[in-house]
Amino acid sequence: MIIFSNNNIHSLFLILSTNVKNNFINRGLSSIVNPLSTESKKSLSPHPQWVTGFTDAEGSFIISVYKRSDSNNWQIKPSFELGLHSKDISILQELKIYFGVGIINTRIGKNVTSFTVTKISDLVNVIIPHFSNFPLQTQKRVDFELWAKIVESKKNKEHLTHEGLLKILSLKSALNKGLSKNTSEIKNIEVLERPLHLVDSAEFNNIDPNWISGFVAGDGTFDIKLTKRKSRYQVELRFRITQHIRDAHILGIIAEYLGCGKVYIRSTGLACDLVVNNFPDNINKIIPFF
Ligand SMILES: [Ca+2]
Repeated sequence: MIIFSNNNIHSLFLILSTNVKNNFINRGLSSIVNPLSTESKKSLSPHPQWVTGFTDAEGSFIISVYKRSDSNNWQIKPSFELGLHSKDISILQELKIYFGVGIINTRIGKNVTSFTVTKISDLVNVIIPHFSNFPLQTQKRVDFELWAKIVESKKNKEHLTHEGLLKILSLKSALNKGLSKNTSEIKNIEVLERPLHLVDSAEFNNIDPNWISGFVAGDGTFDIKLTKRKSRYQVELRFRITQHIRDAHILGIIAEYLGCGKVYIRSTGLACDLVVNNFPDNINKIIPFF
């Protein structure tokens, strides 16, 4: 444990509080040409792997199923969504520019701002190609794959036949939280077990630092534990990423890549944390990386 004077504490806070932002600007943004854009962009754009890493942390692949009040037909509404605290709206604006589609909405009364893509042609021509070219690394990849099949079915208007609707609902049963209550009146839906994304170790060995950077921008936390000792403070720096237990493996890969930290399984067995609380590791490895 290292003891710091009051002035040094202030500079450390400054470094850490601007960390996620720096992360986006220094490493996440590069002058590469956006592969999804038809015109080459000279402006700074997030690295595609950063976009995938950030989505692994914060993105959702959603399928809403509902019956329209004016007809008996079931509607399928797929969407891709990233919701953040409103103070991080600039990240969503960059992502909107990156993809060149979607809308940004702030929910009145809530500090949540979302970037949402719902247009089928945008999902088919922009969102699906991005995540096919720069695949998700967490178990969210399973959600993306099921979701993409449903988007294709909707594009082909399969949901208009009873058979097609059953196929879509069957895929949805394995997605995120599964089937919603409002479809319980539809009989004979084949409920699928959620498949596991099998980790390809070769792929993990080549993990892109831009992916890690994007993932940490979404799900990483940097905090400082201060204990007052007379006129001085004792400081503990901590870098942490928390995930569902099914993604413990990726945390191990990140620890290996960064060359520090340990993965702990929580006592509930449902979640796990990658923690770096060793001071030299934070100073020599974590802060320089981000
Ligand atoms: Ca997350």
